[in-house]
Amino acid sequence: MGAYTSQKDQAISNLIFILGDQLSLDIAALKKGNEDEDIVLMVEVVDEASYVPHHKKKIAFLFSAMRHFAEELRREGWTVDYVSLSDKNNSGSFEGELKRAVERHIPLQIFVTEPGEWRVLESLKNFQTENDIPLAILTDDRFIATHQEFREWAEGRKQLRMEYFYREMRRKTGLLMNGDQPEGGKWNYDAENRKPAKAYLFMPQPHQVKPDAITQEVLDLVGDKFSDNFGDLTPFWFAVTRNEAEKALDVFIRDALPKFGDYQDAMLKDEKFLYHSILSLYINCGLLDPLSVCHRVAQSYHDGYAPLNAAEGFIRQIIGWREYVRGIYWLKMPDYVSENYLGAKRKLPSFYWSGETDMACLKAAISQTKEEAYAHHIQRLMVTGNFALLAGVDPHEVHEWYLAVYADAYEWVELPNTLGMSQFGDGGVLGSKPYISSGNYINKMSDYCKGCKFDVKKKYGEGACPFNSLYWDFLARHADKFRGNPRMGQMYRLWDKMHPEKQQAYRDSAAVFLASLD
Ligand code: FAD
Ligand code: DLZ
Ligand code: SF4
Repeated sequence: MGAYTSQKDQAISNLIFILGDQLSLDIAALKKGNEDEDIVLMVEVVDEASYVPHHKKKIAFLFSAMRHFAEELRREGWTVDYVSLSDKNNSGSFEGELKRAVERHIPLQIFVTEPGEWRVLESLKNFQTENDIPLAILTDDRFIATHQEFREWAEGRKQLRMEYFYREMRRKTGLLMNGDQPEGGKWNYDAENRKPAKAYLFMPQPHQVKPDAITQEVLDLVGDKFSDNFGDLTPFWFAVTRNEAEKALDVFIRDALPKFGDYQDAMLKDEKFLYHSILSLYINCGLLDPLSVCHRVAQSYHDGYAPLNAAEGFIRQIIGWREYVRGIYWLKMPDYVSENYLGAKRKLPSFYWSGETDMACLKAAISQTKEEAYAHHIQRLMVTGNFALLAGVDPHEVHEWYLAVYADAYEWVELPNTLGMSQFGDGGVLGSKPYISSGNYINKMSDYCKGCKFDVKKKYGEGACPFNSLYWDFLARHADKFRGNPRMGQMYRLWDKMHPEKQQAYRDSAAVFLASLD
């Protein structure tokens, strides 16, 4: 620090530190700066690339998007100090790179937009206390609700429920509102969004981009340094610039949005994307602005192109769920990450990494995750998530898997979705009941069961779909926790009416299957 203290009288510029998921020209820290004087710092560091074993495509996507963003900033007139992973002096951490940058530039102060993850916020606070250069952490105004607003909304409520928070966000943004009334008279059209898909429907494809020289260089780097990580590196087709991400939004609105609502819960073996947007990776890293995306979707409805159930369903995912899970994350961290309400202890089965299982639904969801670093919501929730919950897998292991394997995964959004929504590890803070199902639901919403070694109609015993026995075994195992839940009463009434021999057959079948996992 001596060097800094002795030279700071001469300093004229500020350092603007931009993290890998803050790739927006409107990011708060940039708005504090001035391109004629200030210096933007961006760093590729091994700490971020390895705090979980990220999918190769996720690392390549982020590094390439960061490098393209640095170019965009330079074109806008900014001076960018970009430290690449292969820089021989790279310290490997945000704190280390901040210190080195301070020595290089002797700035007056540092501006950074608040990070999305608790872990990174702690390290920035640590930097603040250990260094005498001022570091200002600014509110991330890409989100609609501030932490304070969410806290005030949550305070004093016995139960937090997304639906009520979502209505506040509709009022705040004015999206799909007629004065203070929701467009069409209803807030939520979810009941119309549960059609199973048919393979002969016209299937839109997401916008795909050919890797340019920058992306190719990153692909070589990732192929070299992260060759043992999970997932296929190529073919790589993600957009890595704002322009291309905007094109991906255009293509979604044109081809998929009109049916987004109808087929939101559907799954097909040979269709990885269906009518989903594949925009979460762009929104989460800053290439697309969430509110602008919602305005585009609302406009498509107002133009008479997309039906209301599609536009409302999509907007609810972003200003409802996305904002709500972020609110829960910052309300409940740091303890949230270690919650385990159901005391689940099983290790994550190794097929989550290999895809090698006879269960066709899991094989499909995991194989496409390996190929694309993407699976849609119902695959995450009702296939891989449902299985892990029913099988009693440690929610922390499940959390680390989801954080690693999806290109859109950052802890603030992934953890509440996994630990809260999917694994009920928070005991019902995020949702009122666990998302569990037997094979019947998967069979209704997908074509997976047709090609499966297991028989979805068979309830227990050899060759029966494992979801069937695991489902009843889960309910029986956790009766003390769920019997009194009004939304689960019907299932317990069915269980109670079941002949004890049948109950035992379910439980034996589940035990045999679970032992085979070990
Ligand atoms: P679409 O189906 O097209 O939805 C539109 C947009 O809505 C998405 O792009 C996304 O921005 C937003 N959205 C939808 N559902 C959610 C949700 N539940 N929470 C937050 N935003 C939502 N989403 C992530 O962005 N990152 C994650 O790490 C992540 N982990 C998840 C883990 C589990 C266990 C589950 C059940 C869900 C997770 N989700 C996560 C939410 C959701 O599955 C993804 O946002 C969605 O599948 C992304 O694909 P898409 O862009 O095609 O979404
Ligand atoms: C996910 C990720 C990866 C793989 N690498 C980097 C990196 O090298 N540099 C960087 O600034 N950000 C990276 N990120 C995203 C960060 O992990 C993310 O900004 C923090 O988790 C805060 O949300
Ligand atoms: Fe999955 Fe069971 Fe259907 Fe096989 S039969 S695909 S395991 S739900």
